[in-house]
Amino acid sequence: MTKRCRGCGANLQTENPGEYGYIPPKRLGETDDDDLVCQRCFRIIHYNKDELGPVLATASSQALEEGVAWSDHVALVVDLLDFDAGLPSALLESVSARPLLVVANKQDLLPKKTTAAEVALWAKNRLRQLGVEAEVQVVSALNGFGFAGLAQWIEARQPKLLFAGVTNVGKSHVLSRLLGMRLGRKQQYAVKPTVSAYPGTTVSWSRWRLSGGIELADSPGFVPEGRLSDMLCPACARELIPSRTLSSKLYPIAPGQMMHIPGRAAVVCQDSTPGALLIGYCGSGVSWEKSSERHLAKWTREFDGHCPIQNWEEHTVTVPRNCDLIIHGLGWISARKGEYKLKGYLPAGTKFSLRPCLIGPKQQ
Ligand SMILES: Nc1nc2c(ncn2[C@@H]2O[C@H](COP(=O)(O)OP(=O)(O)OP(=O)(O)O)[C@@H](O)[C@H]2O)c(=O)[nH]1
Ligand SMILES: [Mg+2]
Ligand SMILES: [Zn+2]
Ligand SMILES: [Zn+2]
Repeated sequence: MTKRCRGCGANLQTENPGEYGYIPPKRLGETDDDDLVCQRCFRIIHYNKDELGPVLATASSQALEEGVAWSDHVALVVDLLDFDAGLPSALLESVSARPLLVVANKQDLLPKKTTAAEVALWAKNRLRQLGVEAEVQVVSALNGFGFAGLAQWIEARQPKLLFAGVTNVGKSHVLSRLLGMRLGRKQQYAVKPTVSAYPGTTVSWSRWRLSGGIELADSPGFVPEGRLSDMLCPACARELIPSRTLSSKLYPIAPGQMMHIPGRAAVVCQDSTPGALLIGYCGSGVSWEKSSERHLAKWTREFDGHCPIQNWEEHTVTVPRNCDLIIHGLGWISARKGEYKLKGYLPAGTKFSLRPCLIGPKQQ
């Protein structure tokens, strides 16, 4: 049987260091099968460097299909900070054959005053709006929040559970923390799934046996369309992805004024309820800024930073009071105390949508 890397699931090989799964021949003989990791995983873990880049969409779709066929339940991991981008219809279709648990991850990034019960309810409603009926567990793989509940859910079902989801939502991190809890297994696994800030880390699906009939499997991320962070180089993408804190900026934006993240997105106010406000949310590597419509070109087409965007698209959108305009792979803008009619400028192909606000007042 082919041996697999415990970190990323790639089939191990000793011929080509430029391909996934390469392992120096002498390592293959001297390590227990459960502890084998490929050279790429080794370098991601120890030097935070991914020399081979993300898994291809075709390979990840195929591995997902195989994983779903093996499983009897699916845990769909979604990043709470990029929720809608985590639910592409093709992915939902692939996992729909199995009972679904939605694991809403990265709870640690939300403001403390936003309670988990509130978030779980919000997530359930949002899923229903998107046509998904599922149980929801709100968790943080970073600090362990919600894992007692998640472990209980697993122990009650003794499932063959596949962790699925789009790239970089924290599937491997969630699984790694669960493996640390052991769930009845006597000995901990020494090597855990590889976690990294780069999307496309996990290459194939791989299984982990725990006690009773429980088996957990990691899978490569589904590559979604329309996520702004995927259009940039890894360094620029990392600036957009919230990792330690979520940045929020509140501005009273009036007609003729705009809010923007330099070189990435801008919204110009066309009309608004007097006294209304906009709050922009994003990762802390970038920030929403206020400016005048006069400077639109400077902050979009003429931006001279790294990874300038060549093709921009213009959209008109009305954001009702207490709703969020979400820009996939970037963040969102929330309208407070009134409604906003906005002109949005986004890199061509970036998806956006409206939803009831995640943080703050829950009724319109
Ligand atoms: N703040 C925070 N970051 C997290 C959490 N879970 C995962 N991350 C970070 O998110 C990034 C992606 O985590 P992974 O576990 O590698 O994500 P994945 O879904 O397995 O990604 P692929 O294998 O690329 O599809 C890493 O930088 C993690 O440290 C969390 O609960 N909170
Ligand atoms: Mg992974
Ligand atoms: Zn590996
Ligand atoms: Zn760049």
